[in-house]
Amino acid sequence: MSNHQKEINSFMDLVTAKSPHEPEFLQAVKEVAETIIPYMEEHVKYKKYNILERMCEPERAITFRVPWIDDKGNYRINRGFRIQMNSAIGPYKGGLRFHPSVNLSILKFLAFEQVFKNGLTTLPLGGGKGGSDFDPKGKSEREIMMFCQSFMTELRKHIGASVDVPAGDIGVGGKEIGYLFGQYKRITGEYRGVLTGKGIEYGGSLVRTEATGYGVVYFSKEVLNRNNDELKGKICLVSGSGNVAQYTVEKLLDFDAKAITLSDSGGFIYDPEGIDREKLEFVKELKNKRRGRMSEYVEKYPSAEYHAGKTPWGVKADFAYPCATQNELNLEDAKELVKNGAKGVFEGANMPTTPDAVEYFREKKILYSPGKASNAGGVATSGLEMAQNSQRLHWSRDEVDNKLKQIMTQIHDNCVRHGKESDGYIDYVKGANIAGFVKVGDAMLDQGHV
Ligand code: NDP
Ligand code: 2IT
Repeated sequence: MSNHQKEINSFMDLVTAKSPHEPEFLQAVKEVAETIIPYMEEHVKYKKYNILERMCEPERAITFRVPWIDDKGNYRINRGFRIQMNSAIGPYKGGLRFHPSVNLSILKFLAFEQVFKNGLTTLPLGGGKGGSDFDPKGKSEREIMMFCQSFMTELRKHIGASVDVPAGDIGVGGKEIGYLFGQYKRITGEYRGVLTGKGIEYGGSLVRTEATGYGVVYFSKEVLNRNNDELKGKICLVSGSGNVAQYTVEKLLDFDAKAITLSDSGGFIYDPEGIDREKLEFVKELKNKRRGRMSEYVEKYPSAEYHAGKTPWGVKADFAYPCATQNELNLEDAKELVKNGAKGVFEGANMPTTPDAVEYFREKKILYSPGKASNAGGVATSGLEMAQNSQRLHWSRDEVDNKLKQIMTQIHDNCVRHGKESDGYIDYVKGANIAGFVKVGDAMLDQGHV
């Protein structure tokens, strides 16, 4: 066993001993440790001041009770969280997730990833994440509003425009952000940019809604440019059917690529003719307004197929864009993708690919970008929303979109700088980890042991 491997193992033993029941958090930390521990051998200041271990301990992890009453009059309780992971380069920043699977492990993994991602954006954003095990599925509008109000009644004690600025994630979109913002304003009496992803009429930024999906496609375009390839005419698999998936498909259409799949937790649809703009509008209406299921797609478009309980990775395509959730693409899927000739995998979701599948892509020299790099356009545009709120100004669509493009190019170039292997292959995992680590680590070194 190499010395690096021994060090990685003993580091992971230490982190595991402190958080033994947090598999997703340990998964995210291990992936970072595997690239950062070797890097620290040659950059000893980070090792000397124990930067990596310090980054694994949240500055603060808050859990709280969220009481609400459902439409039948039942007294209900959910658990609320906010993980304030790292504030070295800016106020804590990261989304809120409402999903029944939410627990400390999942939010710590997301907050940990967020620190590196936000470090890549070029903007002054620390890392955080929060949410609740509340399940929005099947809830009435009144129940969702009441839950959001109750959630914010406690959360507002811990956030602020220069303290911690939450946004959306799974189960939290524009509607929920509106309810959360309304309650914050009501309790504090202050009109502040304390959340991002707000409606355009009340301080939201143009392009924030689209930014994560658009950014993923901009990032993949940079990767392909570097490899003398392009999106035009390419067949793409997209998973998920929420915010990130929808705007990934939209931007793929802008670049004349063809998305042929979408999914939700029930299964996936395969539309060999491609998901065109009209079909995409149907999906937006279905998922955002009616809170419907993807199985309804095939009722409307019978030439498509619905595969219940399955993910799309067995379908032949050029590129894959996983945009649903963590660990949705495993080793078996990776082998299937490669066997079918896929050349690139660009993550829209956070940590959608299991570690053995990532390893397989690297072995096969597949173009692969981790979410913390390719999905950073969402939080970057949140950073632009914060800038506009501080200025009390509103930028045009083109201005925001151009800045988003520039940021994705900068993130890409930064990953290339730190991720280039001796044979020319770009290890984007290594590149993203080192670039994010150096940015945050240097700020931590300057600020002392706090
Ligand atoms: P949405 O809630 O808008 O959509 C989530 C989609 O993923 C839905 O189609 C949902 O299906 C599906 N999904 C969720 N959980 C599971 C599961 N356990 N198994 C299978 N499918 C699932 O969320 P977003 O589009 O905002 O988020 C998608 C991913 O992108 C997440 O990993 C998130 O962390 C990440 N992300 C989001 C950003 C943003 O700005 N919103 C920014 C960067 C990353 P169903 O409807 O059945 O639940
Ligand atoms: O995972 C993410 O980067 C997000 N959910 C967006 C966070 C944000 O603050 O915009």
